[in-house]
Amino acid sequence: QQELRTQALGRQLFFFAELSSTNDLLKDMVRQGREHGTVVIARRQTTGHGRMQRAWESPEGGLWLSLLLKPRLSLGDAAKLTLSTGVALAQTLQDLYGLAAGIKWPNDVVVQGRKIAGILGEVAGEWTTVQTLILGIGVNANFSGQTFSSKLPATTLQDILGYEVNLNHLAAQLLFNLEKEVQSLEQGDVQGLIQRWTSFAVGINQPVRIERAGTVYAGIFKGIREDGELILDLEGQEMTFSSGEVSLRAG
Ligand code: BTX
Repeated sequence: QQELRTQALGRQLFFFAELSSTNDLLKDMVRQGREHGTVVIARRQTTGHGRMQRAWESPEGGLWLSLLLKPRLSLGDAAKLTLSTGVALAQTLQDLYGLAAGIKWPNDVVVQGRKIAGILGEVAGEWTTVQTLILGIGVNANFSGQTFSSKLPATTLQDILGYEVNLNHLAAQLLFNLEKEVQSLEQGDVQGLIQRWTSFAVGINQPVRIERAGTVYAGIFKGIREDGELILDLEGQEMTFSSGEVSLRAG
């Protein structure tokens, strides 16, 4: 906590040796009226979640962190915070370790083509007056990817750097970068966010295949719209796709 350089993010910080999922605990804590910026970190998770009921492997040595946000944003803009988180994560891996981290749409953070971090944004409670958002962030840090129970196209900081990183530095820099992103979105700079996201995006202007409801669309990945939808150029005709409905492959 001494390392924090943020105004709000991480100023309330709860640390556990083991949890089922930091997101689940923080969702429970929302009911106790926790404030904007509250962070929960666990050394390991027994049942970490990915998106769409997928499991997230969370052995000791990773950074497993959840953050409570009550941003001053419209509903539509609050949904962009997962994009902001991807940018903050990729920026942090670049700042601290000089890594060429990329973002694979919608929000996998990859290094050398392998997933090194994941983001799970969840809505907690009411989206009416105060919107409360839980951002779950997992970074594969100080363990070897060989310890994954399944063979994943994943990697870890240890595998890439060959040394153990300081998890406190990592968390502090991540929260610092993310706070800047949240503030810039609150100031209405959606364009800046899209630009920064695009600068990290993997595969821009390259051929991709997208599968939606059994149909495969092959085209050029042009970028994302302000609402986060992917833009695909099919021989001059643009189509957009939302992250929930499709899977994306290099093509
Ligand atoms: P996702 O749905 O994009 O990724 C889940 C998929 O990624 C899994 O189905 C599996 O194939 C693969 N996978 C599982 N574990 C790992 C891992 N450690 N590294 C790389 N690939 C993996 C991404 O979901 C969102 C992950 C968020 C995790 C954080 S950790 C703190 C917080 N608490 C919690 O329960 N979830 C979040």
